This record gives sequence, C-alpha cells and structure tokens, in this order.
Amino acid sequence: TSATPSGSPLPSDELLTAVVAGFEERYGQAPTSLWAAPGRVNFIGEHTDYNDGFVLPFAIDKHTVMAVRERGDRMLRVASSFTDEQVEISLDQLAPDTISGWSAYPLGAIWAAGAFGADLERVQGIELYLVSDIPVGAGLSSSAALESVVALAVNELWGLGFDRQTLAKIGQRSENEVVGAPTGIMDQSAVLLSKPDSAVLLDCRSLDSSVVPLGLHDEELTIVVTDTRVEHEHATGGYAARRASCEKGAAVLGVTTLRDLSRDDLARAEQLLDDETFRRVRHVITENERVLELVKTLRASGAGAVGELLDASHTSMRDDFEISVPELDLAVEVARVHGAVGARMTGGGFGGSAIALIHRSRVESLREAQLAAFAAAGYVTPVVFEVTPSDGASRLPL
Ligand code: GAF
Repeated sequence: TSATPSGSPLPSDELLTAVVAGFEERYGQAPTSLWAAPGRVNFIGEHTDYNDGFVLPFAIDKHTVMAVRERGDRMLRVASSFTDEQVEISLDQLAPDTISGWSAYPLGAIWAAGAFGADLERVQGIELYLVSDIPVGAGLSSSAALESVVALAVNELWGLGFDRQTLAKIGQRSENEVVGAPTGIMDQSAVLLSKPDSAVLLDCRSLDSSVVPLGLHDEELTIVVTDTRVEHEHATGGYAARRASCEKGAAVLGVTTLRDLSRDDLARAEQLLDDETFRRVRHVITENERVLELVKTLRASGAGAVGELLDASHTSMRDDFEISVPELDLAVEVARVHGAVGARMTGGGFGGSAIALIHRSRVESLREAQLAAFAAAGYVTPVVFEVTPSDGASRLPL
C-alpha cells in the first residue's frame, strides 16, 4: 500500500484496480472520478455520542472506494462488489420509502443531502460502483464509510457547499431515517474528520472537534484489532434498548441528556433509578470522564500511559452497559495477558471488534494467542490485524 504526502496509507492497489474494473464491467465506460472513505476504530467514548457526550475515534487504513461517472439525465445507478443487485432510481423518486436493502446506504446519503437543503432539482444523475475492504458487521463503521464516501462525492461534484461536519450529519440522517438505525454522530465524523497518526476528540453536543496526535510511532506502540466475527446490527435490538435506557435515565433525573450529569449526580441517580437504568447512566457519566482524562494523559505522558483508562472503559461496558459478549471479553483478556498496555471492545457492541494498544514487537505473539484462545473456547476463528490511524475521506487521483 502506498501513502499520501502526509503519510496516510492509501487504499490498497487491489481495491483501486477492482473499483475501476468493476465500474467498467457494469456500465461499459470508464469512471470520471474516484473517492475513498476509511473505516474507524473508536479509541474511547462508547455510547456517549447520542448522549451529547465526548468520543475519541480515528480512521483506519481500510477503505470503501467508489468510482463515479456523471450522467446527462436524472438517473442514479448504484452497483457494488457486495452484491449482484444493481439499483436504478430517478432523482425525482428518491425518498426514504422508495429505497431499501443495501442501496439504502449510498442512495440514502443523496436523499439526506436534499433533506439538508441541497437543491437536487438542478443536478444530473450519477452512476457509481463501490468496493470495500472494511469488514461488515465488525464494528468498524463500514456503513458510515459508505454514506460518507457518497456524501463527499456529490457535495463536490454537484457543488453543494456543505462542510465536513454537515456531511457527517447528512450520513447520520440517512442512517437514522433511511437505514433505520438510531445511531449517533461519531462514526461519520471519524470517517470525515480524521487526520493521520491522530484521533478526533469530538464534543457531540457542540460538534466542536480537535485533532489529538496519538504519537504511537514514537513509543513503538500500535493498535491491534481482533474482529470476533460475531456480527452486530444496530437497526434492531440492544443498541436501541441502550439508547432508550439513557433517555429514560435523563428524563427521571430531569436533564436534557446524560451529558448534563457528572460523578456528583451518581448518588441521586442510584436513589431514583432502577438498578439497570442506574448502571446504564453510570457507564455514560464515567465514560465521558474517561475520554477527557485519556486526552489529558495522552498529552501529558503519551499513549503508553492510557492503558488503565482503556481497561476501565471495557469493564464499564461489560458490567454496567452490558454490551460486550464472551468473545469480546476473551479478546480483551488475552490482549492483557499478552502484554497490551490496555484493551477494550470498540463500537456499538453485541459483537464486532476489540482493540489492544500494544508494543509493536508483541503483535505476532498476540495474534497467535488470540487464535489459540478462540480455538480452545470453541469460538469462530477471529481475524486479527494491526491498524494505522489514517486520514479521513478524500478524492483520489484517477
Ligand atoms: C455505533 C453507532 F453508530 C455510533 O453512533 C455510536 O453510538 C457507537 O455505536 C457506540 O459508541 O457505532
């Protein structure tokens, strides 16, 4: 894989070849522009985004790549390597209830741009083809990458004039209203705002963001992802239930969102809430603190000093928020035993991936240990790989 001038890894040559070849095969012509959006790892700050709290994600060196050609009519045509299904719809027909299935991700982002005020009546259609090496269902934001790559491309091709934070909101709106998952603003923000070797500190209330250098290289540290291959889904089940618990906790405690609470409110929360809701609230309050504490520690003492906060975050997700699964707990435990500075599950939970912050020299032994431990437990073989904190979505040279 080659890199940009700023040192961020570009999508693999394999993806770039596949996207152009796939486009030509589907549409019989060459594309006129290429776009890429990365997946993300959340370093810390889980289920805090929809509570107006703090998150600290970074983009990774895995990408969704899209080839596009502008058309002379109002048709949108979307195709991908994920499925044989090619979807065609006129811009005049685009609405949440006319789009479904996998095409809800790319088409939903276009609809949402209109919902944010873009004048889609004056634009002409496009045809696009998508490929990706971000594993689906691994908690690495393959959906946000899809929404964001489309939002970024049409913003530029159609001259819509949105800034990146608004493009993130457009992706989120599509996810909420077209895909139907009640997710927050973190993933699309990570995909669109990240910078190499850094994480993005985002205040999900004000949407103020700052780039926080991770300095992993200087300390010979790296981040290893263990994708448990237990697939999660945010449109159904646990994710929405957790969100509802947080809203209930905030309502009982008389605040707009849990962001308005601090450690000083825990005693009152324990008195007023049932045990389960109390533990959900405690996770969010303490997780917000951990995000800010981690950024402080990182700046003062470097990444080698943040392990305890990562570990505490996992414990809180496992015991208080109850979004971990045995496979994630095992991956975290194995990482700790094999010398990780810290480890935690990342993303929405109920499956997906765990991350370990670890010395580079220990990556291979950690991989072997994960494979052996999962085999011994009778779990599906996990996929273990290093990730590099990378640049956000961009246009690629064609
Ligand atoms: C998923 C959601 F999409 C995010 O908005 C966030 O809530 C995350 O789960 C949990 O931190 O990735």
